[in-house]
Amino acid sequence: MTFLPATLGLLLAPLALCVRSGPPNILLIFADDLGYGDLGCYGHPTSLTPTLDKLARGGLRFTDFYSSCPACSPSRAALLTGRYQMRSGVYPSVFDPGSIGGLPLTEITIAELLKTRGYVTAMVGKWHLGLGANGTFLPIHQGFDEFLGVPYSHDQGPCQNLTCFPPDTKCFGTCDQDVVLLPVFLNGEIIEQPVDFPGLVPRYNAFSKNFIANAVKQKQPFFLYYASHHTHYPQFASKEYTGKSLRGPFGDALMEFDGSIGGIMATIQDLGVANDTLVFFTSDNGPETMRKSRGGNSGLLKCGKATTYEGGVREPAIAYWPGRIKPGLTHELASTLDILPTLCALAGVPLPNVTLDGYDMSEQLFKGGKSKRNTMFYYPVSPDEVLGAYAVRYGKYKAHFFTKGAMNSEGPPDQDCYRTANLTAHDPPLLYDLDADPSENYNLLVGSQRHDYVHLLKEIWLEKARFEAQMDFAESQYNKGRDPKLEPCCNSDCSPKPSCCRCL
Ligand code: CSN
Ligand code: MG
Repeated sequence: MTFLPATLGLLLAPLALCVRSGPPNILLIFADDLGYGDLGCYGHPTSLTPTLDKLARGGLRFTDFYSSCPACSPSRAALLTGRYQMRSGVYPSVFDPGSIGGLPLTEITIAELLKTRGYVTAMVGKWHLGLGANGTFLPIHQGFDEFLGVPYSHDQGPCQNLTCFPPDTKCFGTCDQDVVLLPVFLNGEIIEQPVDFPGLVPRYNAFSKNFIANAVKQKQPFFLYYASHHTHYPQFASKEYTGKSLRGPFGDALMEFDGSIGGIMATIQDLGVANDTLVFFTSDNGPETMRKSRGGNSGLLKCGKATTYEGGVREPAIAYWPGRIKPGLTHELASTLDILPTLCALAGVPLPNVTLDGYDMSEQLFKGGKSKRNTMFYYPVSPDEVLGAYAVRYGKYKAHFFTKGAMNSEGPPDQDCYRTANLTAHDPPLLYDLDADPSENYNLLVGSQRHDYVHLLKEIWLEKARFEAQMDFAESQYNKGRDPKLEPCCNSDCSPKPSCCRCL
């Protein structure tokens, strides 16, 4: 009869495993205006990013990872919904402090999906998906239990002489005038206006650690979405990091961001949940090279923010999960659009009953397999239903049907990046082999070799037509306009606005 307990044990072993391994914790980190060439692990010679470099060494580093848009609000909408920004109406441009619209509440976010599986959820940092009347569009109404952060870009308010250390010194950079000072929100309330820039990231660190510790104590899986204001203009840092990098204010900001992630990783480690936590890092769009040497760097990619060249949308990306993700490098195609389906698969959440634009990356992450994604459609900041995608990635190839420069990308000598490079249609498209020519320098459709690509071009046309036929544009949320009365103010009845919106 000795075999009985053994059999029982064998039968129960998988059960025990199942009970122990619930859905993983998820730490999703989103940088702001960080370029392909800005991290140490992506080849920047002087950036100091020890934490991200370590995550890259111990995790999977992507070479071909794309954001859905070369600007902020649209790319954030796509990240959180797994849908192109046109479907949710988060276009053109980015939300203002007084914007009437926002990410529609009918959209289903990652946070809402994970909540159905018992996750506790929090967002820290830059939201930029609208406020609306009475904070209708804030994260707490989009699936996040808690929110600490600034609800839009930190140059969208009079930030001059607030961004450097020590306080009240004269510092570099000008920001938007005639709007309210930048607020810090805790859930639905303003707790500080103006934001104390040098104190902001330390505040985020404390909040993040507290949130994670509480979740672990309550034995609930957590989802923390950390959307940093770093490394967007104007760059700032706390006392601890000011003047510490080799790269000036941008380097200090990046270093503080890296240190902040390091602190959160240490918390995860100390609480013993590192093996149960997936960390995913990427950025919303490419660098704002108009800031020249004070801004980010797209490395060997062409142009940057607000363009559909590679520098606008191809981003550093790292997936880290000790014991589950084998350290390495992947050249497979992937996108911010793929994060929602992947997290749903991991958490055992059925996909929402809406049109999604992403693919589950599980094979790629956990089995070293192929990506289900073979295409990427590049839409500009101001997409147009008639023009459609400006460019299409198809395997290793990229075809540009329209190109356009942008103010945000002025800086490098390449004149294609500048505003003066007006919208130009290309028929036939400009065709590049991005494996051989990641900088988009050498159009394949020149000379006699152009005849070799007839079949490929036909396939790309077909993919483009098929994709655009099912791409429905929702009503633009941005075009609902703005109302200064909607700008967040800590003294609701004060006057004169906006200058009276100041609380200590
Ligand atoms: S963004 O940067 O929010 O990171 O895309 O801070 O497009 O008008 C973009 N814009 C302010 C910004 C304005 C920003 C715009
Ligand atoms: Mg941005």
